[in-house]
Amino acid sequence: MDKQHQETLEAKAKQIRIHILESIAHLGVGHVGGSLSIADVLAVLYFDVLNIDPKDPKKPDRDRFVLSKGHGGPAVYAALAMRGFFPTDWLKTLNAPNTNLPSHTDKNKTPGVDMTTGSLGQGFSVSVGMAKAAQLDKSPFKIYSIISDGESEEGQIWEAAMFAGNHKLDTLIAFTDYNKMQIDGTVNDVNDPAPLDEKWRAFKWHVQVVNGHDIPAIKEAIVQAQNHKGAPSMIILDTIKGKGAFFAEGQVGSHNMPVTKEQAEEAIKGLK
Ligand SMILES: Cc1ncc(C[n+]2csc(CCOP(=O)(O)OP(=O)(O)O)c2C)c(N)n1
Ligand SMILES: [Mg+2]
Repeated sequence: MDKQHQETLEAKAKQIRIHILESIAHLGVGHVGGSLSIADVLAVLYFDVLNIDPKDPKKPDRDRFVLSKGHGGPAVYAALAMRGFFPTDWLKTLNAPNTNLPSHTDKNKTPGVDMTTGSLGQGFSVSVGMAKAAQLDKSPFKIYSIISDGESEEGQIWEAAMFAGNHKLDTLIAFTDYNKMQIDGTVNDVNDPAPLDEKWRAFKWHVQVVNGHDIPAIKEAIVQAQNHKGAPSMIILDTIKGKGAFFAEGQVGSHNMPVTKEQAEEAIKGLK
């Protein structure tokens, strides 16, 4: 990736973080930690990888994107607004009554959202179903799906993983936001899913582990995944919960936390 493109994508990730902080501060509370940890992968997906069209959000051959960890909605809304799927003003309505942007992603409410998620494990199963349908139909698009480390404790993840590996669903490219934390503890305290890479390999997946805040590394891993035939791909993103915001970074308590406008402003000033 050339320097200029890298800087463009890094600026997009920063803008996604700004929108996350502003929209959550406007509401006063929200899923800060797990939204900030996926800002970089979303910048790569939405501004480099996904074949999607804001003028035709349901075009049949679009790439599919499923945020299986549906509580990261604020991060996806930021990316969708920046791509022109809806006015940026909507971000101020995050989780307000009658909003089109509920805290968890909802395909019936938000243009550009392909699946309703929030019940952990389900979005990933649907991603696998989409990939099976695409295989049967010989569809040209790919299916991208983000799960979390807390979500990796769900039994449903592993049934879907086994099916995808056995059926060689190589148009499915999944990510794990491995920020090592869930709602009220670290993942290794609650129910340690490690070693994640070995588990996914055992389920017949092509597995890569990358720094989830290194934009060129994320892009390179996606290209490798796109070119790998005969197995679905898992890209394990080594991330930091709350990445970028001084009051949330590395904090277990950042899963769903109160945020004041002053905190958000100060954090935005500190973003790189
Ligand atoms: C099936 C199901 N069980 C429980 C929950 C409640 N829940 C919401 S988020 C979460 C885990 C949070 O861990 P993780 O997704 O790693 O959080 P993040 O690091 O993204 O903030 C749980 C158990 C849920 N949404 N769905
Ligand atoms: Mg987590």
